[in-house]
Amino acid sequence: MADEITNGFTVEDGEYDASQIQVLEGLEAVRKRPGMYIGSTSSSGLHHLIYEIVDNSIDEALAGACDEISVTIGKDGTITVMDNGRGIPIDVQEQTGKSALEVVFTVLHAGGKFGGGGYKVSGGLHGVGASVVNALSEWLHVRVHKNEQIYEMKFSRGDIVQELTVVGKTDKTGTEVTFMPDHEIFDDCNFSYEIIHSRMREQAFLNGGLKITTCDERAGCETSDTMLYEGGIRQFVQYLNRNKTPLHDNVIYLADERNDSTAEVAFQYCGDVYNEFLLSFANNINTPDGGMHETGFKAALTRVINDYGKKANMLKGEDKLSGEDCREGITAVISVRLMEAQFEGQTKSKLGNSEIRTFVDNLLTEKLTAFLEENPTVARSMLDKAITASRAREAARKARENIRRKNALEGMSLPGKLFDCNESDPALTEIYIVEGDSAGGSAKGGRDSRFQAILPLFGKMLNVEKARVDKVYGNEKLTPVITALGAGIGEDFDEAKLRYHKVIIMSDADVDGSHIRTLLLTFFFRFMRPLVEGGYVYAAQPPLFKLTRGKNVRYVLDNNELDQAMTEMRGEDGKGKVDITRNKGLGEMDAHELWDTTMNPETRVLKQIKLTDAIQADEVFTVLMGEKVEPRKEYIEKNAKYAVDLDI
Ligand code: TSJ
Repeated sequence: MADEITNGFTVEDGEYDASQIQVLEGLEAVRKRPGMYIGSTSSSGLHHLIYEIVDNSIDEALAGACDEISVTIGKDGTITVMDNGRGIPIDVQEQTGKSALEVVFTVLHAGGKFGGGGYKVSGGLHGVGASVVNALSEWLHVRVHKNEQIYEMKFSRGDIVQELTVVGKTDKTGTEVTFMPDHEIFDDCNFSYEIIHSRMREQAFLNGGLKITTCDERAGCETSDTMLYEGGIRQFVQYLNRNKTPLHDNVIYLADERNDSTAEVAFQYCGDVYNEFLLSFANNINTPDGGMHETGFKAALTRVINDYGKKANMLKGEDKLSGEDCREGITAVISVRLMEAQFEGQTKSKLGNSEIRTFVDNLLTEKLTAFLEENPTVARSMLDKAITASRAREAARKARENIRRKNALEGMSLPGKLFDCNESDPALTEIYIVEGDSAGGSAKGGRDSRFQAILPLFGKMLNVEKARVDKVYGNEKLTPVITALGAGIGEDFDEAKLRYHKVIIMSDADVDGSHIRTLLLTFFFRFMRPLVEGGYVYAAQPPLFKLTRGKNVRYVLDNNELDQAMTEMRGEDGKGKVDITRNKGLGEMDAHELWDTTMNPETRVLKQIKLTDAIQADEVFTVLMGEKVEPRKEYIEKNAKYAVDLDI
């Protein structure tokens, strides 16, 4: 008789025992629906494989049993992760008749279920375990140094190829895993050293004292980096502020532990910065949507600063600094560790454990209060900064009120320069923000006015990176953008009021065009973040070249396509004479050309602006738009080829 197994397998009685069925079911399921386990089969899923393996070594470090980890991209494109921990246990367990090592690699969710020292994680894609990596690898080899022996076991697509074997002697302990990702599963098996390196740097900061080495052995890309930060998240903040001007010399660091949890915060204010930069982690996992640890931090910071201001007579009676005032110019890293972390929200990137809020709140209330008492100079500069921020915000509020009143009087007037479209459903409409008069003219002539609006901009944009909020409200260059989009800015921003669901920046493919685009993106990033996060922002891609052969005209987007297009146009004899002209600017195209190449949804290429990595975006903006000149020069020299193709 055959037993029905949930996912459609039938198994003859007695042929398999229960654990074998579980293995089959488990790893088969992973190969069938890899996205369920690692998020996607694109680059992000591919790199997720590494983090799954490395997490095990970091758990070993957290247990105090390991202080070195290395991650190597091999010549053949494989990944090797190595640590100097105790080595995965190889003795046979009684219940299963298998080694712990075999269970780790063949049973789904085995990670964290045996041994101790690790922090259990629930929800999200984190900690799905080494068996998932095994199932999604063409092959995977593991070597354990333990008991003076080297043990080895080999797998292919999750199946055992070589049982646990002693292959040599050793005087060390540790674990080494090498895997080749499965080309049948992943769209592209090319690992990015940059992605691995920056992730491992983050982990090295979060686990102070742990030495992490990354290495690329692929031909032509040979490189390696060793990261060891005794200062932990303190050094993380220093690193994040390296291109900024700190308000006080030392990073403020506070830490505590309670029951089974630990909390650490490190922060430093910068005088030349007007936004806040908060990075938070739970069990070494980034929580970009914040959660209870961030809520506790923000609430306590505001309260402690206000209390100090009152005591020091820097704030009069009714004066109160808002949370935003107290965080202007701050760079902060919050890191908590807890048992049974709950990750919430659609992307599982928000910490839900409410006991952590009071824990972090208490930590700041006690220790920051004491710190401010003991360091009055630092305390005063912090208070001064927050008070200035508060005054600017008050000025901004008045400016905003003025705009509102004016709008009410004039009946919610749209900017005079806006050429609006007829359609009123935002989901169907787009707005082109265009630089300059002539380009605006062609765009107006070329557009499909049923659903495309045009907003021409004139003259130099305000660089919001160097300005406070009060300068932004009422700025004559920005106001038309704000009113045309209709959704407000800053705290007021309301996605639901957005008048167009595609906001397309159309600027020339030269340095000036790129500058305008960067200024607008900086503004959106700092003052309309949900607009960027919601994927509403695009960059139009006007063609760089125009090819003509007799009456035939063809536009080419960039250098990469040029040769191919030339060959095709010359025709079969290869003799046709083709003229190439380089497009000098949007203004040089007539309305028809602009429609055909850049605005017609059927033929145009739009680049959606994505917010990939908060650290990287903050870096790009502070470096490109901030005060310090040296890092900007360095950045542009180093990234010359990206400077015209900025993609945050
Ligand atoms: F899981 C894995 F295979 F992906 C993996 C695990 C990969 C790598 C690169 C390292 C590890 C790993 C596991 N490093 N260190 C450990 N440690 C243990 O598994 C271990 C060792 C001893 C004891 C003990 O109680 O004696 C407990 C544990 C969990």
